[in-house]
Parts: sequence; structure tokens; C-alpha cells
Amino acid sequence: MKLRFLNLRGSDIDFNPVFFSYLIITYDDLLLFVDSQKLPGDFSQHQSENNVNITILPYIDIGQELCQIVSNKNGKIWISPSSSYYLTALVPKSKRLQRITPIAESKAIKNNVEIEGFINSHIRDGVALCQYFAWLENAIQTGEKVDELSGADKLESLRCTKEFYMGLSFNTISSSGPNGSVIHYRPTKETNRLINDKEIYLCDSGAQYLDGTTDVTRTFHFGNPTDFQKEAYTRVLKGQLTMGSTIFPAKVKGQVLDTIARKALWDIGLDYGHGTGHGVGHFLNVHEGPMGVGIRVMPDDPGLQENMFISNEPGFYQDGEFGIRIEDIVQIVPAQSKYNFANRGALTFKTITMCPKQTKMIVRDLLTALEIDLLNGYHQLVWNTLSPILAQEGDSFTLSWLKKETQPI
Ligand SMILES: [Mn+2]
Repeated sequence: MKLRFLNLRGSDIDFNPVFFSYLIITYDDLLLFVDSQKLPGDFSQHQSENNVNITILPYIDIGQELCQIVSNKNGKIWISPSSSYYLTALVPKSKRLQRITPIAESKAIKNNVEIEGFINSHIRDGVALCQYFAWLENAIQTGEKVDELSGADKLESLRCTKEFYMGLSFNTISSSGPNGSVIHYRPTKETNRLINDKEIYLCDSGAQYLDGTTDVTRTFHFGNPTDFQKEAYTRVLKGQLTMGSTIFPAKVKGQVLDTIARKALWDIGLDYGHGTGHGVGHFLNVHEGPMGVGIRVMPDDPGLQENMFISNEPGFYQDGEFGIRIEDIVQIVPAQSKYNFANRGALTFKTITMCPKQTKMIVRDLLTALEIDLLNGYHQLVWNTLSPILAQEGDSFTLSWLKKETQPI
């Protein structure tokens, strides 16, 4: 079952290509409540060309229309648990079916067009990221002054040259030293710090492309990291590699996997205060349910299923000193397993984010042979995927940085 009723986008909310509206679906009609001035001139034509019959009503009429449906129709009304109190209260309890709608679950499982777009947009995004980090490393090492804000601007200026770019998917978390330990930090004029070779630089960023949404974090040290920083980084990476290669039964709740990503940190009494994974919309919200991987209970999680896309982002934060996070977007794909969970089906993850992870920060002895293979395999894939594009663009500067950063350890 694939339910994508309208597949519309808008621009009412920064970073999220959505718009204020309500939709009521009846057996006979689709009622879209939206300020009709927001609709493009060819909207009705586009809908009829795609065989969509839709009635447009004023946004403010939702309550009135819902009341009429309640009094005129028998049977239950399926209302999303995230609907407002006002709308929920208009439906008498006896008529309410209040649980997560099939649309939310279906939207989380990407179709073939969305999968292809996700993969392609992550490749273009990866090129921009490599161009930025190559530029940044060189700038810091040659004494050029780059701060959190000008760094974020540089990254945006590289992303916006890429095909199908529509804007950022959230405010870039460009953070130097202690600012990196603030998990939801974003640089302002007051907090802005220079990026330097004495402190860790954490950059969590993402973009909206017409064919996909990206969200990626990389952590770098452009000088000499301390032993503790290297140990913490390595253990964050261990968690990410282990989670990213875990085989699990189909439809297991995301929460079950959370501990896997934390184990290497827990082993030495370290932890992080955020979730390990969230769903990502397809040219939609960068955080999108109903599934997720975290300590927090997610009651609406329908279980992890093939072709869902989530983030894999463990981290570690030393208050007032530094932050470390490594974040990829992963696609849920079938896995080879000996017994296939008695036909329940085995799944695993495929990383679609394309950007090297700084090997200089790694304590090799802390990694298992399997983890080393996984990391080297990932870097080989990144090199194979991005190097032809950089070569075609004639960007030999970024190409040589990529070569250095994807060397096997
Ligand atoms: Mn994320």
C-alpha cells in the first residue's frame, strides 16, 4: 500500500518545504483546506492532468466542515494523534479512531523514485562537503581567518551550486571548541568563534534538494587532538560502524538498536544526551517520524522496514570543551542471514552519506578487524563515488584532499 495523497510542497516554514493546510479524506472526496492565494496558477490543471480530484476550501473552514461530516456521516473518523485539541474535540469520542495514520507509515517507506533521488542527492551533497572541508583544512593551516559563521556561509555557497538545490534543511551547526558541546548549537554573532587548529570543529548540516533531503555531521581536528579526544572519537565511530552493520529482524522497533550505538562509549563510562537516529523526509522535514532510534520511547514506531531512511549519529560531548558527532543517513535494506529470523526477514543498513570520516582522530588499536574493514570499505566507496565527479569538474584540489582522507588505515 502506497499512500501519497498529494505530494505537494510549500514554503511556509523555514528549511521545511511544507505549508499550512489540513486535508480531509472521505470516500467521495479530497478536501484540502489552504489559503488559495498560495496555490500556483496552474494548480488545478496540474491536479487534473494527474487525475486527482480535489476540492479546495479556505483554511479557516476546517472546523465547520469537520462538524458537518461528524453529523452527516456514520462510522468512525480517523484522526491523527498529533491533531490539535480543537479538531480532536470536534469528533465525539465514540466516533474517534485515534492512532497513527497509514499515511505516516507509508510516507516513511520510500518508493523507487524517492530512493534514487535520495542516493543521488547525497552524492551531490557529498561533493559539496568535501569541497568545503578541503577548503577549510587548507584555510586553517595557512592561517586564513575562518569563523563558525563564515565557514557555514562557505559551505552553503558550495551546496547551492549543486543541481536541484532548494535551500538548507536546517541552520548549519558550525561549531568550534566548547560550542561543539552544545548539542543544538547554532552560531550567532555573539557566540561566533574562530575555527582553529587547537580545537575540535563539529559541523552538522544538511540541504534540501528537489530529489532528497540531507543531514550529515563530521568532526575534525586540524592540529593535534588529545588522547582523550581521540579515544572518544574512536568510540563514537565504533558505535556508528557497529550500528550501521547490525543485522536485525524486520519490524523491530528502532529503540531496540539504540544501545548498540552506545556500547563502546558505555564500556568506559561515557554517553551522549540525544537520540541515535531519526527518520528523514524526502524533500520534506529533515526530522520525520514515526520511527526513530533512541532511549526515548516512540509509541508510534511501526518498526523498522525496508527502504526507510534514518540517521545514524552517535556522539560525545565534554561540557565547555568540545563535541564529537559522526552522522550518516542510512537506507534500510535486506540482509543475508543464515536463518532469516524464521522468515520474519533480516534487515541491515546501507550508508548513503558520502563524506570521509577523519582518520587522524582514530586510535587504530581500539578498532576490531571488522570495524577497520567497514571503515576502509566505506572510504573506498566514497572515493569510487566522488572522485570521478571531482575529476570531471576539474577540482584537483578537493580530489587530492579526498585521496588523503580516504586512505585505508
Ligand atoms: Mn540528524
